[in-house]
Amino acid sequence: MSQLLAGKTALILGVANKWSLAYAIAQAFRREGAKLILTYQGERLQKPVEQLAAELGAEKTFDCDVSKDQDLARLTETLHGEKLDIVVHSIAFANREDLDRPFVETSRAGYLLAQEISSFSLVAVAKATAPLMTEGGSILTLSYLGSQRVLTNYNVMGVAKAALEAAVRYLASELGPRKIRVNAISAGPVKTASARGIKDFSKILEAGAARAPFRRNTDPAEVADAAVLLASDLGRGITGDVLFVDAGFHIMGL
Ligand code: NAD
Ligand code: IMJ
Repeated sequence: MSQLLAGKTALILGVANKWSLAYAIAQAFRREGAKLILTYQGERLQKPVEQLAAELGAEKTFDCDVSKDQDLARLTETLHGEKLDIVVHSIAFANREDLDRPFVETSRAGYLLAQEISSFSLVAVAKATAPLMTEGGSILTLSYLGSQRVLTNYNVMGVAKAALEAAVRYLASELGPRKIRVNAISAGPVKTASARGIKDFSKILEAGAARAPFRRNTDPAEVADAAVLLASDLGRGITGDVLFVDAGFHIMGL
């Protein structure tokens, strides 16, 4: 079959290492013929991400910390004159303590930080990149079931993902007339840097594998292939949606 993303340029935010969901997505996009532009969070990640970018044959990498207005402005500047087709937002952060202690104890600062990095940043990135999507495009973000159900310890991140999914709908509504689609993929648990060290994470993986229709956990390559669908013209009828790629876990009751 011909390549699904031939002739398209994809900006991917959120590669930190080879376990990152954004890295699996970058690999799948490359396989499908997309031109890749990667951003990383701060100088600390410059060398490792440049290394991964070279392996992927990416065109460009640059620093973009979404908590910094000047970095967001640089998104538009750096990509000026480039026709952009796809943006992948694969970024989340909350203070460690807010994932460990009871949700009711969340501080104002911790709540706002989780919202800023994990939800508002999608709006900011959409604002900065939509003008470059001159022939329409597809914006994707990553969510988690904890936005819709209570999952132990997800806490302030669950509230941030609920806001993220609502932002997907408002952005889809406003950008639809410009032929820009906006969707989220709700991925099942995957052992990335953002999941390592989470209390009882291996128990969560075990419980998921025991109950999910597929009787196993989610493979990052499955998330990446769903991202290809939503980013490609095959996804042209889909916007404002949350697509679950979680081995079917979310449909189960008792
Ligand atoms: P990861 O740690 O590899 O990726 C998180 C990324 O966020 C990192 O690249 C990090 O540099 C970036 N980031 C954090 N703060 C930032 C900032 N201020 N500016 C720019 N970048 C910043 O982990 P991951 O699991 O690949 O997470 C990617 C996305 O997938 C997140 O939105 C996460 O919530 C979501 N997700 C993960 C899982 C899972 O089980 N791993 C499941 C569902 C959804
Ligand atoms: C995160 C916390 C609690 C339970 C969790 C997770 N489960 C899963 C995750 C069950 C799958 C991973 N996930 C979906 C995330 O969105 C993670 C976000 C995250 C992780 C960390 C760890 C390190 C840190 N801050 C973080 N902020 C956000 O300091």
